[in-house]
Amino acid sequence: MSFRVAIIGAGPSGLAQLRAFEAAEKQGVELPEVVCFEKQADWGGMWNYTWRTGLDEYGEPVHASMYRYLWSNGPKEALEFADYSFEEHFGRPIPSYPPREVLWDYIVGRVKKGNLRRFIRFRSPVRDVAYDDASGKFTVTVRDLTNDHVYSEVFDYVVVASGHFSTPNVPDFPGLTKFPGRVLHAHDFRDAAEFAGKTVLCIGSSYSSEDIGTQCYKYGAKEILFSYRSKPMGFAFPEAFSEVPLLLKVEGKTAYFKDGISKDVDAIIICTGYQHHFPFLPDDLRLKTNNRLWPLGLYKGVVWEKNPKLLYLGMQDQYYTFNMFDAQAWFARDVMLGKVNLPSLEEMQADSQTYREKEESTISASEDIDFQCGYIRDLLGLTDYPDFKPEIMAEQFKEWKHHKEEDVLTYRHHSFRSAITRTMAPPLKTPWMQQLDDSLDAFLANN
Ligand code: FAD
Ligand code: NA7
Repeated sequence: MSFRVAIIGAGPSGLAQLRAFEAAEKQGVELPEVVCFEKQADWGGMWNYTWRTGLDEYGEPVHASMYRYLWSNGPKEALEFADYSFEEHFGRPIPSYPPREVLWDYIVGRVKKGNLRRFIRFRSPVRDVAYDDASGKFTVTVRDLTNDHVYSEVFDYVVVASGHFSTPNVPDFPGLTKFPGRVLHAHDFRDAAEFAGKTVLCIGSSYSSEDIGTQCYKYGAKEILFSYRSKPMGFAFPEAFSEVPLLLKVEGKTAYFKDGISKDVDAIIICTGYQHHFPFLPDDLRLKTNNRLWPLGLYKGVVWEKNPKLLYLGMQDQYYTFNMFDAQAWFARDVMLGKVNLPSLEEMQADSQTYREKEESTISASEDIDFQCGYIRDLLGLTDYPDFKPEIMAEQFKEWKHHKEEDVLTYRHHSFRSAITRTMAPPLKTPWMQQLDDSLDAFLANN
């Protein structure tokens, strides 16, 4: 087949794209020439941990936002690949909430099996993507970090799988410049043990805030304050935790909040989310959105409506992750292979608008989960990715939410049944708060 595909990123989304092509090849489909450009030295995207923050050894922004001791913040059964179960990978059932390294091992196990590494050029950040109307092709410019060389190649399709939880959104607050303790964004957070004995203020009321706050507590922080802008998380936190309104200013060590409360704090961790940031894309190809379940401009959440040779994976806010990326990648593959007849621009935009209106009409987390489930169900009807029963996972997400509301320090003790193998996960052997070694070896030995 005489066309070329560039995939930007070898995280779960980019690897899903490689796996989708591999599945087609096994069915006898002749593949295009596929090149996956990855700026890190290894695959797995966000799940590939590094101690580095800021810039890496080549002066490139560090992609990783994950930190030591990070455990899955949702049940693994809800992210399981339809075509590669946890049981197949580990050879036995494991608990529902594994630490990061275990999930990294699972993600890369699938692509190792298919020998997909040969498609990837590591240490190769994409610098620029330009589309030429006359030829109908993209020129992709890449920096080869190892050889300190910049080069360009021409492609027929580009798949953007570069993630969107890497470029921090960092608001300012009066007084931070003179605050005597550590101030950092969640993106630069690495080791909770650093905050032992301290009173830590986490700004934000979503996943990062809750998880970083509880990690700090687990590794010895004295007290955790969560400062919310819109609404508190409302979970049943232990006594050492409190939720306070938005930070107004800091004077010395004293933090002042919107309702007149003030409190002395030792460290401030700004957990205010991330920006969709694509410095390699020009305006007319660039997705501009905040973190939400239905960004506009992408037909079926994947195809850049204004130029369907450009595809995006994993750009939505996420309940579902790995298996949703797979369903998207299978759809993207079929678009590229010409198996999908895309409707007109107006029809694609109308379809997206219908999704957007549905997204805007949801009023609870439960409805948001059902919304994303419905989207995946739609995608599954358009591809031959195995039906992984997203409806079962939707119910698991709702239970997970409920468990967190009950107790944010013990929700990881619950077990779920795999929708893929129907096996029930064993419980964690010791409480999560007591499992301080988050390595793969320790997890498998202790559980
Ligand atoms: P990423 O994993 O971010 O991968 C993108 C890849 O693109 C990276 O390898 C990056 O190096 C590469 N890249 C970026 N720019 C370029 C470029 N210009 N050129 C070449 N390569 C480039 N999800 C869960 O399911 N469960 C969890 O418990 C969970 N916890 C999370 C905790 C944190 C702190 C964060 C930040 C995210 C968490 N997530 C979790 C969500 C997580 O982002 C997804 O699971 C998943 O990693 C997204 O995959 P992706 O491939 O779309 O993006
Ligand atoms: P999210 O889920 O996008 O949440 C961002 C949070 O930050 C949210 O509570 C926002 O409040 C808050 N925010 C954003 N801007 C501000 C300002 N200016 N001031 C105060 N608060 C603000 O990002 P997360 O990092 O928590 O999670 C992203 C991923 O990382 C996720 O997949 C996790 O698994 C890990 P709002 O509610 O909008 O008022």
